[in-house]
Amino acid sequence: MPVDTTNNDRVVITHSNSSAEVYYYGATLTSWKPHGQERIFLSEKAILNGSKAIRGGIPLVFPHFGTIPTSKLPQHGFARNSRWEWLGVAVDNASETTVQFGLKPDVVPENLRSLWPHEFKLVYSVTLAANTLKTTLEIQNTGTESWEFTSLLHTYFKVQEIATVGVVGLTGASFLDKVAGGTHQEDRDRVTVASEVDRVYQGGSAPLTIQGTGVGSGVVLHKENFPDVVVWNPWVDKAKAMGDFGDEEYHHMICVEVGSVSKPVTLGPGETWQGSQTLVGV
Ligand code: TA6
Repeated sequence: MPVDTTNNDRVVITHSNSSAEVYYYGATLTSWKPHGQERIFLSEKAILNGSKAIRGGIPLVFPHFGTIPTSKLPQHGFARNSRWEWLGVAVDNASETTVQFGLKPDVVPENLRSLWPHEFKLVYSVTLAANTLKTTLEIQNTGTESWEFTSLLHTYFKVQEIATVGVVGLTGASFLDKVAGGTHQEDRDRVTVASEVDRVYQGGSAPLTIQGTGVGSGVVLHKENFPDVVVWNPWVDKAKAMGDFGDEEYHHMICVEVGSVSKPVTLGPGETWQGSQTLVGV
C-alpha cells in the first residue's frame, strides 16, 4: 500500500523501497528513509500527542519565523501547532507518490487563531520518489485585505556525529549571527559546527550539500522561492534547556532550514505564493 492512513495521527508513504511519515499535527514530516536509511532527526523526547510542536522532522513555520514585535503569536507561528486536514493522494504512479495536507483558519486552535485574524489557505504537498523527497508549501490569501508573512521549512537532518558534518553552498552569503550578534559574510566553503550555531543566511539559489551525515555522501538540498537558509545546532547548554530534546542529541542533528524570513512577503487578496525544497539522498 503506497499510502497508509490507518493510523489516526499520521500518514505513512512508501514508494519503491523508500518511505516517509507525516503527522497530521503540524503536517510535520518525521521520517524520510530513501532506500531504507533514515535521514531525518526526530528527538527521542519529541512529544507526538499534539500538545506541543514536534521536536524534529520538518516543522512548518507560518505566519512568522521566530517572534516579532507586531504579533503575540508564539515563536514560529501556529502552523506547527495545528492539526492539518488530510487532502488525500494527489499523484501515485511509477515515478512518485504525492500526498497533500491543508490548513485553514477554522482548524487552527482558537487561542492562536485570534492572534492572527487573517483569511488564508495553506496546502502542503509531500512527494516521495526513489531517493528524493520534495516538500512544497503553497500559501494563499483568501481574504479581502493584504497581509504579510514569513515562512520556513524547519528541517532537522539526522547525522551520526556533528563534528564530521559540513554544509556546502553558503560561500559568500551574508548572514545574521543570532548567537554572537551582527551581520557577517561566510568565507568558508564548508560550514562546520563546533559550538552553538544559529544563523540566518541570506540570498543564493544554488543547491546545498549536507556532507558527512554518516549515511552515503549526505543530502543535496535544492530550494525554490525560499531565499534564506537558517543553520541551527543548540549545542550543550541549549540542548539541556529543552525539555523535549535529549542532553546529548545535539551530536546527532543539524537544522538546515530553507525559508523566506529576512524580508516578509506581502500577499494581496486572492494571491498565492509557493516555495519548495527537494532533498536528494546521495
Ligand atoms: O530556526 C532556528 C530557531 O529559530 C532557533 O533560534 C531555535 O531556537 C530553534 O529555531 C528552535 O525553536 P523552537 O521554538 O522549536 O524551540
